[in-house]
Amino acid sequence: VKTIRLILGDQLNPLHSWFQQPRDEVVYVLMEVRQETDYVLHHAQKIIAIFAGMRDLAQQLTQAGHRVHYLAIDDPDNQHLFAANLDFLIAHYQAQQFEYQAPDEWRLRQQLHQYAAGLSIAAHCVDSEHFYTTENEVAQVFDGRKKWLMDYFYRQMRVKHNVLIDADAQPVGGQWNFDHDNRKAWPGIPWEPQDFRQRHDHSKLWETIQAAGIKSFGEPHAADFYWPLNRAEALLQLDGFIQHALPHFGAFQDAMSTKAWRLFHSLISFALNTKMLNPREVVAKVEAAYRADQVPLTSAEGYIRQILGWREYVRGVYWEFMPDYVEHNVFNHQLDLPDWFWTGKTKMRCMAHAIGQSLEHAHAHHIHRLMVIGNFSLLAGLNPSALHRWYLGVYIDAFEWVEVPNTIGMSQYADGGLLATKPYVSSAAYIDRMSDYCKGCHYDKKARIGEKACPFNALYWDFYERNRTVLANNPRIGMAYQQLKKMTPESIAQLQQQAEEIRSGINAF
Ligand code: FAD
Ligand code: DLZ
Ligand code: SF4
Repeated sequence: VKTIRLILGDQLNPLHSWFQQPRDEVVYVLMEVRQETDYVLHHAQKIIAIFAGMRDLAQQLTQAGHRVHYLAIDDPDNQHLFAANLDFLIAHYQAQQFEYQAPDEWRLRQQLHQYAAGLSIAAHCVDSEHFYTTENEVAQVFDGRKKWLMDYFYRQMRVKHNVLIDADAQPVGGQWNFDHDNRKAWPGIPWEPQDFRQRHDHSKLWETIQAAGIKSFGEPHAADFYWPLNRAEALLQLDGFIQHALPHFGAFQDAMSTKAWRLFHSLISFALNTKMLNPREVVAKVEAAYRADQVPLTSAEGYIRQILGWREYVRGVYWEFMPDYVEHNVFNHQLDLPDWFWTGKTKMRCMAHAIGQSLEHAHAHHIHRLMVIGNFSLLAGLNPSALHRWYLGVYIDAFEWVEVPNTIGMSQYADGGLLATKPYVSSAAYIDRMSDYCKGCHYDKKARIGEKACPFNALYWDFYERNRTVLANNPRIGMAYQQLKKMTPESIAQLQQQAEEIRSGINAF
């Protein structure tokens, strides 16, 4: 039966069972469409990387003998909507069947389900063959539980998939989690390893994207582009990471520095989320490196937890609670994003670095996203939905299923604490402990009041004071409220006034 099979921009897995052997009656279609480039303002690198990856997969499939119809952004046949393009292709090939891999995003899932249901030909949705878990597996694990603690889920996954488990069915090393051995600040030694990503010149593609009128932000780095094109490149990058950076990943996973933007992180989220790499192979390689004594257990376990634990867990949260999840705003935060989210030009050195590298590289590591940008946003009371759109646009790895739970839930606590046991907020002290940002900052990390006071400090106390009703009964936050109790009403009022001044003049900070 003549069949059209749709491949989306984050379904770039050449090992999918669809491609086992070329079949004359199957036409694979990939489309560069304005409906996808424009639903949020994207970083230039994200658009280039996805188009380049799609083009590369199309080429690989063609070379392997498959039939491919590629609708490029400047193709005159391209109507820039999946539905209109599919109507055209189904008619063009006189297809009797339409198939697609389950989209990972709620919006697209709805759209393609509706489209398929309205067709007069047969339509099927198949698995993308990527994740460890099914979509509702996480919800099943937490069935009947009020709190969705990641660690509980993670242990079950370790056992179920036999990852870092001893012959006696216990976790290797006698512990499930070695986090307390990690979280060190980086003193500059060991050196940050070299970047193993291959370089490409995507200038032509970037010209085409610009000529099409697609709006974007951030540095394109089109002539010296470093995100992987395909699985082969992603594997080289992964192997380089395991050999050179993973041994130090655990110890320094929360560290930040003006001298090294990437430190010992793997930068594989783009390759993973576009499915060039499979999470099982990443986990298996990391476990093998540990078993071969090439990396310490603290690093291997810490890294595997991110992928087998957090990544699968947030996806389960997404599918259980969408579409409402994205609307949560438990603190009723309404402030617009400051202008400097789009330029990095703020006097706060930590924010300037975290946002600056996001604009420069379309990437920032977890602690920049959580404890610098997210922390400030929550303390200042930025609107979570606007912030969600910024995170979804700026990061190379941002797809809603992983970005939304991390932003709305983990970082902004906007869901009222389903995902995080307490808000991830801190004053300057934490940022100073984990980085070299505060030395040399325009602001004084110790001061709470006055023109030179670090904005995080007043905002921190004001946050707890103004959100008493939501937070005061949380046993994990006792300390902050005990300290507030010791302050005089005058000093609290002063902090509140300082916080109000920061909020009302936020563009100048
Ligand atoms: P490494 O530090 O090397 O970690 C390895 C892998 O673990 C990552 O590639 C990723 O696949 C996985 N991982 C680590 N932490 C998480 C997590 N919290 N949730 C899911 N997977 C995780 N990650 C995304 O992939 N896409 C996003 O859109 C995204 N948005 C985020 C937004 C906020 C506010 C926060 C706090 C975190 C977000 N993360 C997101 C998680 C994390 O910051 C990135 O996965 C990580 O920085 C990617 O860089 P890396 O590959 O070098 O990661
Ligand atoms: C993010 C993105 C962009 C910018 N462009 C395209 C595109 O032109 N064609 C496409 O198929 N996919 C694109 N994507 C990815 C999708 O928007 C979407 O985020 C994922 O498919 C959801 O899982
Ligand atoms: Fe950031 Fe405050 Fe430190 Fe400056 S002093 S780098 S604003 S935490």
